[in-house]
Amino acid sequence: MIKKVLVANRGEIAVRIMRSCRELGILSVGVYSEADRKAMHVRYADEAYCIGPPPSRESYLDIEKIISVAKSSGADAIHPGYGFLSENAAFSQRCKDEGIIFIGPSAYAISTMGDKITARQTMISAGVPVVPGTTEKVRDEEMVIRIVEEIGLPVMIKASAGGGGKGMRLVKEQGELVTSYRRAKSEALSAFGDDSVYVEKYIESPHHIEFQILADRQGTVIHLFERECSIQRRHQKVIEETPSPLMTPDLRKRMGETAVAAAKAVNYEGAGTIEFIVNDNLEFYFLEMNTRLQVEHPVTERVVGVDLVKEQIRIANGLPLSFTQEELRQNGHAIQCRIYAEDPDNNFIPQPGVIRHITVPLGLGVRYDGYVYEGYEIPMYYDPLISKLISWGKTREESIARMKRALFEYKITGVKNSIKFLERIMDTPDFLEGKYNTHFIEKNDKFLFRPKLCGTECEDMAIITCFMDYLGKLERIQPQQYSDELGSNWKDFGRKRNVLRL
Ligand code: MV4
Repeated sequence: MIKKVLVANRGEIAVRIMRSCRELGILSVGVYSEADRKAMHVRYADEAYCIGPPPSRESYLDIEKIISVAKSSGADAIHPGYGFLSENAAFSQRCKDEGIIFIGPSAYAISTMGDKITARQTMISAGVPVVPGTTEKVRDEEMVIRIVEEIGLPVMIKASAGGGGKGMRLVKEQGELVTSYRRAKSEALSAFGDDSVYVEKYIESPHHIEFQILADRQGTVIHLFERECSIQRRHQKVIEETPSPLMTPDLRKRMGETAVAAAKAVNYEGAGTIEFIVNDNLEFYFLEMNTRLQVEHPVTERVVGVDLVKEQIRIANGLPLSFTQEELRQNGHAIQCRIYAEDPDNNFIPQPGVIRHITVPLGLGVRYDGYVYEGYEIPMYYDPLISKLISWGKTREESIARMKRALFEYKITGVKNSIKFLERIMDTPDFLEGKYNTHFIEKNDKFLFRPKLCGTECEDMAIITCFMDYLGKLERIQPQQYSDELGSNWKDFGRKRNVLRL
């Protein structure tokens, strides 16, 4: 049985994984780069080792260093988290060869799903619907023209080694087809060292809905229902929720069964996610499989009542899943907001820097997965995710109300962040009605990027005005007259903000 886990990651997910280890009585080993000496995962771990300079290539992605720390610390397993080495087939294989348990799928499953052309072929053989398009690598320009004659425009040309939106190209007109094909190939070669591309019919205004699955070594595969992930910006998810407002019981049943079939097709082991694209007619197609624990896993944990990291460790120990499909139910509604250190009003440029003050929201129905503290400096080398805020409610309405309440309580100073942007999403009619697809952010830019000067902005102005008034009063009185009664009256101004509207 696993007694000590090396967590080959940083940030909130490293802390998240170590928390489950602690509950299981398993020791955790942290690894960190020189930029992360003061990071929370280093403090939380039972022991921690520096593995190199700040750039990921020389630290969190350095397989040799991580294997060597695992051996010298006596860790019997490695959890890769998400990103970094989590979907690296060579790393999974290397752990196996070294006699270290990789808490994740086999190299075979990772590489089959990592190569999108092979994944499509495997899914077709398993009877999983894929987007109409090529079943093999596009060999030449003649072939790309022939395929488009068959399936019609518009199409997407995608890199086989890509994924998650990297190496994609939309073609709307015949005239741009060959140039787009050539560019897609050369971009794929420089980005991934592999110029294989495939073609899919373009699905207009799709929903992105994914299914969480768990598979044990005994061959049992179950799904833990869906997550709606259509609210994205440049292929970066912003909000995830479960259940999906689009879902019907019948669609859920069919997609769940399909997700299980997809995982079975690669003899999957561990936690994974099947991504689907769903059109307005509720037709669904396999997009890709993520062979790792995902950023948005907490919404599933909250609604289904399962600790996914504990199940991953159970499975890695060779134990069967601790529940059956029939025992699983969706209970209530959960929403996750990702809070980034970035400036939403300035093209979301990352904002590394020192957290000067932080007030974390808590209370009934709120989960907070974070890792920063006052005085901590968010490094510029990694993903600028500060935290994830998860709300739960009996209904979607209650879950939204809790999220709004939690975002209201959440205060961060020192670095610009996306809290206000998330609050604006929570007030957008399309979101409140649950009527949105992957175009949500562009479609609602008026709500999200051009806030009227009222509400919170006006409150800020009221604070400044009253503070100036207060300073003026201080100047006019004797020091011995200072008293609490002289307190700021900004909230009275805030209540009258309709008067202040510009
Ligand atoms: C598509 C598509 C439309 N048609 N494929 C983006 C991420 C990657 N996993 C695949 N993506 C898409 N593939 C076809 N054939 C539209 C997208 C897409 C998208 C998908 C999910 C969530 C957000 C998205 C935003 C833009 C485009």
